[in-house]
Amino acid sequence: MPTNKYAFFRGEIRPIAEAKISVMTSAFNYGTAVFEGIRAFWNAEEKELFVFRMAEHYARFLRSCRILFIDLPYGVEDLCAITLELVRREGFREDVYIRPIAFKASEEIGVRLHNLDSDVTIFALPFKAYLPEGGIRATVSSWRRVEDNAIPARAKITGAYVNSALAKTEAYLAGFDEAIVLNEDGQVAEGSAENLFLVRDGVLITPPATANILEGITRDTVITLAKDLAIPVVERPVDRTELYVASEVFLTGTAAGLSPVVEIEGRKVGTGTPGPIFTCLHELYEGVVRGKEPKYRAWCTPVYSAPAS
Ligand code: PY5
Repeated sequence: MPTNKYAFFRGEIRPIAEAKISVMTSAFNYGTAVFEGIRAFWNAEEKELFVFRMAEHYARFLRSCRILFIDLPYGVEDLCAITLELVRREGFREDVYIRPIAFKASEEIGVRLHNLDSDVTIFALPFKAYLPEGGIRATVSSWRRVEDNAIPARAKITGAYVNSALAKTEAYLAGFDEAIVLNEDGQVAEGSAENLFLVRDGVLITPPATANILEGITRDTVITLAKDLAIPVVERPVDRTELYVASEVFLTGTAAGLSPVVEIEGRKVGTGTPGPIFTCLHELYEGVVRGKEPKYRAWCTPVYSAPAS
């Protein structure tokens, strides 16, 4: 059972039991909501919880809102302040996952985006690993990624996650840990809830923003870290069979972190163990998110103490 006590709901931080919506809510009927996944990481030495790239997450949240005509009376700074207050009230001293959702709140029949009330809720709960650690086995899904002209993948739309859920459960039922989803062009888009990177000839490659992917913040973090480490990075379309010949493949996401893929459809990736570029980026990432790397400290917002000026 989750141990979180509060949610931001209808403009206030309230007991979680009061944060309830009606079955008639438009977003519940039609999937007309957008969400974020944000993490906060506990640093035991500093006894501090750091929210990772919170402003970037809320900027994407508001971009998703824009696509669905969801008007909120809050900007990025307001949402960050509400989130810090919520997490502070919970008093967490462990890794945390924060889930904001903006939704079409009107209770009426009628599928549309216009002339409906919007609302926003935020809750946070303790969080551990999303994918098995040490290396995952993946399969290429028979489901295709949602198209930009059907349901835009760059907006984190709740209804679009039916696509992710179909792919994930198909993979699970076939005995795999995760699905790799191709787009309608037959090229690699991403995992069910993660972006994808591969390594060929020492070059880090990831599908471009136009491949029907979510423009992931962990993806951006990995690209930044790789460039700073002088690892060449290329954003370009990726063929399915490149997955079979890559020396390394890994997935990135807020929930998943950096997760190595060691087997794809019965073929070992490289040697079948996490590769050197993954390992190097992963070690750095784990320090960065906990505020242990001064160079990237600006990405980490402390929850309990005021940020150093
Ligand atoms: N692609 C999809 C389809 C995603 O859902 C996610 C994040 C990503 C990529 C990675 O994006 P980011 O690095 O910005 O997190 N998925 C959510 C997450 O919190 C939902 C997981 C249940 O990781």
